[in-house]
Amino acid sequence: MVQITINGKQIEVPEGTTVLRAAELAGIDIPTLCDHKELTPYGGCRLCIVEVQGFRVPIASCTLPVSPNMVVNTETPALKKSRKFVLSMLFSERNHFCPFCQVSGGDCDLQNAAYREEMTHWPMQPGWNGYPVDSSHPYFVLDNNRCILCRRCVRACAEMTGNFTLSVAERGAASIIVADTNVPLGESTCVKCGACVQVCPTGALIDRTSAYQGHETEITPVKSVCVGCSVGCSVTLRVRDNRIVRIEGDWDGVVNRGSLCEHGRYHPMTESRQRITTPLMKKNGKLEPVSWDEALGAVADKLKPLAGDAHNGVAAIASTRLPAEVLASFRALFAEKLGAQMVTSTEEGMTTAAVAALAAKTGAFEGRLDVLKTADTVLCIGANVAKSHMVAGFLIKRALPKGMKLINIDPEGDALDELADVALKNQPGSDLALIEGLKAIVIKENLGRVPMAVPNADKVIASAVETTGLPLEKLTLAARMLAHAISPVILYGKGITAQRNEQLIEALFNLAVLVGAVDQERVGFLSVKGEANSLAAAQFGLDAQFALNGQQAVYAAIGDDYVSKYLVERLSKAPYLVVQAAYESKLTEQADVVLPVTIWSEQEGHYVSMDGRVQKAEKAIIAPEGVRENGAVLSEIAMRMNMPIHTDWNKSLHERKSSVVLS
Ligand SMILES: Nc1nc2c(c(=O)[nH]1)N[C@H]1C(S)=C(S)[C@@H](COP(=O)(O)OP(=O)(O)OC[C@H]3O[C@@H](n4cnc5c(=O)[nH]c(N)nc54)[C@H](O)[C@@H]3O)O[C@H]1N2
Ligand SMILES: Nc1nc2c(c(=O)[nH]1)N[C@H]1C(S)=C(S)[C@@H](COP(=O)(O)OP(=O)(O)OC[C@H]3O[C@@H](n4cnc5c(=O)[nH]c(N)nc54)[C@H](O)[C@@H]3O)O[C@H]1N2
Ligand SMILES: [Mo]
Repeated sequence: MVQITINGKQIEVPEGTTVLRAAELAGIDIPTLCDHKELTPYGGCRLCIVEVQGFRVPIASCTLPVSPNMVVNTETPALKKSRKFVLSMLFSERNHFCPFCQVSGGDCDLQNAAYREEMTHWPMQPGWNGYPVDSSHPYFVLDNNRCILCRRCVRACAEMTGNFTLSVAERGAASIIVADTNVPLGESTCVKCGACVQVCPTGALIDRTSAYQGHETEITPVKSVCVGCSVGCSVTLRVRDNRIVRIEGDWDGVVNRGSLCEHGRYHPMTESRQRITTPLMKKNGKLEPVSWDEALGAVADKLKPLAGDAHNGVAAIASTRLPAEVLASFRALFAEKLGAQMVTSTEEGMTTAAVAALAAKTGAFEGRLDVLKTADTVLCIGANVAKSHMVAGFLIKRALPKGMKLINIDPEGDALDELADVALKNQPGSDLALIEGLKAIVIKENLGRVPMAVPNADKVIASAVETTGLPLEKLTLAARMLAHAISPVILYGKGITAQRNEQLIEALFNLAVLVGAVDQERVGFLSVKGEANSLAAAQFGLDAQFALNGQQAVYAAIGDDYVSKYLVERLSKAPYLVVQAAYESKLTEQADVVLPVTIWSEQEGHYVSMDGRVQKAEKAIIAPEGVRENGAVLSEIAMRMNMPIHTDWNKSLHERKSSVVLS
């Protein structure tokens, strides 16, 4: 710890802390425009200058580390004058005519800084240059006229997203923010995560959907969880007039620290599916609106006589995007009360069943996603993290320029291949041979971290070469890279888990132990799951493969999920189909009864992330009239059958051993 004095206040901060952060910790406000706590200090705007005893001139506090007994002043008359000058320069350079800007009036860091310094006008003649405006992007607009060249967007694109799309072109006053080699943003390599917009301190990058929809003080923030995939990013939903105006990454989110991807930030804002707001029943071959009473009565009458008929009674399938509370009720109603055998989820345990089967024997063996932040080598196998689970992908992509090594194993090859140090396109399904081969090479070359033996290593290696179709040199390169790592991580996905082979996962885990990815201190071994509650569904035992085999009725609790063609096709054979869903789909079209329900933002509930974090999503908006909550609908049906359900979702969650510690 280092002792310093700021404005007469003695404080103690860890070594390496910048003066700016130290002041912040002590509750002392130093204005800044380019600094951001999730980004590398840049020292560009000069607004955060301070006076340090013994220094001849004022110095930027964002890039100055504390040193013992440093004496700092932040509010001297000379500093105030300098800051006003810096701001005057910034205001005069481009178009910062606030009345026309959507962030004016509270959301603009530049304007707020000016008010803080009590600026009433700008003493310099503003420039009237026309800088480029780029409106080619589907989600946001870049107006270089409002840019102060703080480079927060450039750093966010690189350091948060790992995409390196944005940079600065030209020099000095002519500098502008560009995408790639100055191509329109909409045609660039941008992955549309929106991090740049979230960090922009002015109106240079503005969001199409939320521009001019109110200032942050006028829109209520609701801290919640993204239900786009199993990463479980923390989000802030900004709500006004019972409508989500904008979705932002929560800076306090343990994994995402402000990051989100296109699916989390923008897709929910461009929802185009048709909402269902009244129960429907098939009458004379046509779906017709009916009352809740009639619809629920019909469902209860149909299901009740099927109770106790495990095989020919009812089959039930629930979306893994539903809250844990709903999944627990679903299991209680169909598996426990109605005694049905075929009670599962829309993902059918493709991402979780094999993992859960191994966990049942060994207990938790997977770690947290955070481990990627300190990894020096990542082996990614059967997981397309550049497309699915994008924020997990960002954690990898952002570390590659800092020297992280990446080994990507995917038979078809994915977007990570071109970034990987070693890309292995093995024959599909040859993963076990590949993993055994890698292990054998590590053991044979004496590179293992723990004693492990392999009888007949040469034979195993030869078999790996043959089965995978990969040359020995490439396998050796990958094995050595992994074995030489100091903090390796193995990340696997559906390419592995959907093979439903727990031995394959066990072999991969053994490789992790062998190369030191897993030891007493660190668990650098984990799988991406699928949807927001895949892991919860697995914990509730909803992970069997779905098949219809003589059941007289099917209940599909879809919630707000998308429906795969495959499911629609299989359910077309159901003699009687109840669909509990928020949106119209091919599945609701073929239903006998449709029960309209809430979507993610209209209900509260818990989600279990791929790495075991049990998180609560808050209800942000009130559902349209006629729509009921997913859990309430299940309870009501149970009541009407005189089979009331009482569940303790949190207790049920822990009844089965989990692959990762749940907390
Ligand atoms: N943006 C976005 N994100 C999503 C989803 C989405 O629809 N959109 N869906 C979510 C859901 S439901 C899921 S399940 C997850 C899926 O996320 P992932 O687990 O990443 O699964 P996939 O995207 O199917 O990628 C699996 C990869 O495995 C490869 N593969 C196929 N067969 C084999 C094999 O035999 N061996 C090996 N080693 N690899 C193989 C495929 O080529 C593919 O690149 O993503 C979730 N995230
Ligand atoms: N045999 C077998 N069965 C499986 C699986 C498997 O790997 N093999 N995987 C299981 C898993 S993990 C899952 S998730 C399920 C579903 O399996 P998936 O293969 O993920 O389902 P899709 O066919 O992609 O169904 C989703 C539908 O919704 C649409 N859709 C999805 N996301 C969006 C979106 O953001 N916007 C719009 N407009 N449309 C969208 C897609 O166009 C598609 O028609 O199947 C499960 N069943
Ligand atoms: Mo999935």
